[in-house]
Amino acid sequence: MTDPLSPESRVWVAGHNGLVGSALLRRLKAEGLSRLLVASHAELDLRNQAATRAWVAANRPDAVFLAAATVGGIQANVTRPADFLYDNLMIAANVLEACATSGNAKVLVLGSSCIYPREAPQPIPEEALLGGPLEPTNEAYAVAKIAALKLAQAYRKQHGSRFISAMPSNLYGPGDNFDLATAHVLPALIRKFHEAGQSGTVTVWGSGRPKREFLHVDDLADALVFLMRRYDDAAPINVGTGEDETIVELAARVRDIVAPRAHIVFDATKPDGTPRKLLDVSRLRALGWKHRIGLDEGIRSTWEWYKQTGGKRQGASQ
Ligand code: GFB
Repeated sequence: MTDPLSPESRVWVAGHNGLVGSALLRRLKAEGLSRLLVASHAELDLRNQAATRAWVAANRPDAVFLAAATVGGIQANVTRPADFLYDNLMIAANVLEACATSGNAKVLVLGSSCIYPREAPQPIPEEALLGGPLEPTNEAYAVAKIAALKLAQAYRKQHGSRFISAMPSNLYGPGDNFDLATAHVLPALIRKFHEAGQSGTVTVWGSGRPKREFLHVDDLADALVFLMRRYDDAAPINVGTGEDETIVELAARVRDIVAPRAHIVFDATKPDGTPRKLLDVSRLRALGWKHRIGLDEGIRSTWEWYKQTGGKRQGASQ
């Protein structure tokens, strides 16, 4: 098999301004790849089929990382289910159809650990997909991501397309979204403790009992490059650390790093979401990949990025 990430490869990072896409760009540039293709949201709306087809036909990528998505934390998912379902369905359908009908790109589709049933066995093996009802707070997003991975499998089966899909656990890192209304828990807590300072109080949503697994986005980018080169199978593959902790433990961890004397209170009117979604990462481990960045180290560097940028990244969030 030829290397889809050779120095001559034209590599499209769809969603290059987002958390995952910007980490991928950093990683691919460090790899020495120079023929990187990007299009901002203003230049190309991936929800537009004709525009997406035309862009792919004109740019002819050899490898595609499909990291473009409408994403957000639990509150954004609850309040904007139509956006999360429609945008993500359209993005996946348009990019995969365009790549299947124009050229022979290898495409890596990004999903999420929330595609698995709410009551899935823990840790969650890839085979748990579609074994039961989804978690209601992120059902719309999950349905779109399940459709995307099924579409990748369908193109593979019907047309021999080299489409693969990876399911990461909760991500965080430099380039994260720190807007408290739409952020995921980790950047939200970093910001809240940063603003609370030494004597302030931080409000943590929900009961604090749910458990989450956190993967640094630079580790994810490393795993995605690994999979683009080494993985060519219809089955989705989980990407995580294999370790999780409660939101209570996470809040204490962020407090100890950012504002050790701050107080924590819980707001039980906010949703907990799924009780647990620890990924079974044995398939990826067996291929030879393991994460490198510890959670404390990752929180420190993400906090640094927040202090330097005020949480504002260049470009659009899609
Ligand atoms: O990260 P998060 O928003 O999303 O919330 P999910 C994780 C847990 O942290 C929930 C709690 O139990 C929240 O109630 N939490 C505590 C907070 N304090 C806060 C806070 O200040 N902000 C936020 N956001 N949460 C998302 C899905 O679920 O995970 C997406 O909705 C996606 O679709 C993503 O799959 C990875 O982990 O619950």
